[in-house]
Amino acid sequence: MAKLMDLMATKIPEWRYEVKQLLESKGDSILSQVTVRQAYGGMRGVKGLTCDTSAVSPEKGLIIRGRPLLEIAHILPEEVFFLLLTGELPDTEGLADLQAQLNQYGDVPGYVWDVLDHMPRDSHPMAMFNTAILVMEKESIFRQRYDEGIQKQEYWKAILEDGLRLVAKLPAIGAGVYRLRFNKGDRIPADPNLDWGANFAHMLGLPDPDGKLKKLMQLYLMLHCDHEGGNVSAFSSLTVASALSDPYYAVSAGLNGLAGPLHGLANQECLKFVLEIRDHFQGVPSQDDLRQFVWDRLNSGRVIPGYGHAVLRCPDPRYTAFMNFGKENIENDEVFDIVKNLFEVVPPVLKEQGKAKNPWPNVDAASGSLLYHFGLTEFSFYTVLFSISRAMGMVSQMVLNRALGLPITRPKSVTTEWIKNNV
Ligand code: CMX
Repeated sequence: MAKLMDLMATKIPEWRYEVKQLLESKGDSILSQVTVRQAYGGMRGVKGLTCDTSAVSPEKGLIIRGRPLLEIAHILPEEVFFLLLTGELPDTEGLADLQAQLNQYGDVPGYVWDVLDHMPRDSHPMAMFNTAILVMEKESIFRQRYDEGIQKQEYWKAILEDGLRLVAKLPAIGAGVYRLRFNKGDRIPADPNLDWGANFAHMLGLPDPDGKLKKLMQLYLMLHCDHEGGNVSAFSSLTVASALSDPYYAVSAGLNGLAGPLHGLANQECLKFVLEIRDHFQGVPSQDDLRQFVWDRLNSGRVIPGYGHAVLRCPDPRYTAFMNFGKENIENDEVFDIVKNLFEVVPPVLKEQGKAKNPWPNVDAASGSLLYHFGLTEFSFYTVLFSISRAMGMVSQMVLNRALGLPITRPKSVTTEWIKNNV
C-alpha cells in the first residue's frame, strides 16, 4: 500500500469525512473578518481559503504537512512531492514507484519543440516554458475523462494522472528552453539512472565535475515546492483549476503569476542587484559602503530584492537552507560573500526605514548566488527553476481540492460606492 495513488485512495475518504464533520459542526463559525484596508490591500491576512499541503508560519516559515522545512531540507524533490500529496514520506517502494513513473512519463512531445523553435529568440524563458506547458493541454486525461462523463468523486485521480505526467516532463522542458534560448547546442537526453532533480542538472549540460550542481538542483527543487495556498501562483492556479480547467491550463495560469517581479521573478532581480553591487565596487564592498548603497536604492524608490515577505516575519528557512549549502560548498566567491554581507546590512536598514513589515531575507536572496557560482549565469532563466519545483505544490493542491469536492472559487467584490454607502 506504499504506492502514491493507492495511498491517496485510502486517505481521501478519511479527509472527506473529516471535512464533512467540520462543516457540520462548525460550518457557520467565523474564521476571519475583513477590513476596508484588507479589501484594498491584496486581502493580506484574510483567512478565506484552506490548504493542507503546507502552511507558512510568520515566525517559523514553511511547514510542509506538519514538518518544519529545515527538518526535511535534505529529502529529494520526489519525496517532498509524495509528502505534499499524501501527508507521509514515501518508503523505499513508494519512492521507487514514483521515480519510475516520472521516468516513464518524462518524454516531451516533438510538437512542443517545434513551437518553441518558432518563438522569437528574445522571448523570456518563462514565456517559453509556459508556452510549452499550455501547448500540451491536448494531452489532458482529465479533460478527456470529463468529456466522457467521469464522476465527481473520481476527478482527483485524473487530475493526479495529468499532474504526474506534467511534472515528469518539466525538467526536460526547462533544460530544453535553457539550451535553446541561450544557444547551448542540442538538447541532452535524460539519464534514466538519475533522479528527477539530478536529471535536470544533467540535461542542462553544465560542467559538474564533483556532482555539486546536481546536489544544488535537488535542494533547489525541494525548497521551492510549495508555500501554502494564498500566494499569487498557487491562488491563481487553484482558482483556474476550480473552474475544472485541467492541470495544463491551471499550472500555466499559476506560472504566469510566478513570472512577476514581486513574486518568482524576484530571484532574477535579486542576483542582478548583487552583480550591480559587485560591478559598482569592483568586488566586495565594505559594510559601510554596502549600507550606503542600500540606502541610495531605497531613497530612489526601489525595493531591496530578496528582502521582505507578505506573510513571513523571520528569515525564510529556505534562505537558511541555501546559505547552509553555500557555506558548506563555496569558498572565495565575491557574489556569495556580498549575499552574506547583505544579511548583516539590509535588515537594520529596512527596520530603520520602517516601511517593510518584514526586514528579513526571503528565499530569493540566496538562491541566485549559488546558481551563479555553479555556472548557471543566465539569470533570466532562474524563475524557470522555481516553476519546475512549484508545479509540484500547485498540482498537489489541485488534486486535494478536487478530492475534497471544493466548488468553483468565487469571492464577492464590492464597489467603492458600496463601501462608502454601507461601511
Ligand atoms: N525593500 C524596500 N521596501 C520594501 C521591501 C523591500 N524589500 N519590502 C517591502 N517594502 C515596502 C513595500 O514596498 C511597501 O511600501 P509602500 O507602502 O510604499 O508600497 C511597504 O514596505 C509595506 O510592504 P509590506 O507589507 O512589508 O510587504 P508586501 O506584503 O506589500 O510585499 C513583497 C511583499 C515580497 C512583495 C515585498 O516585501 C517586496 O517587494 N520585496 C522585494 C521583492 C522580493 O524579494 N520578492 C520575493 C518574494 C518571495 C516570493 O513571493 O516568493
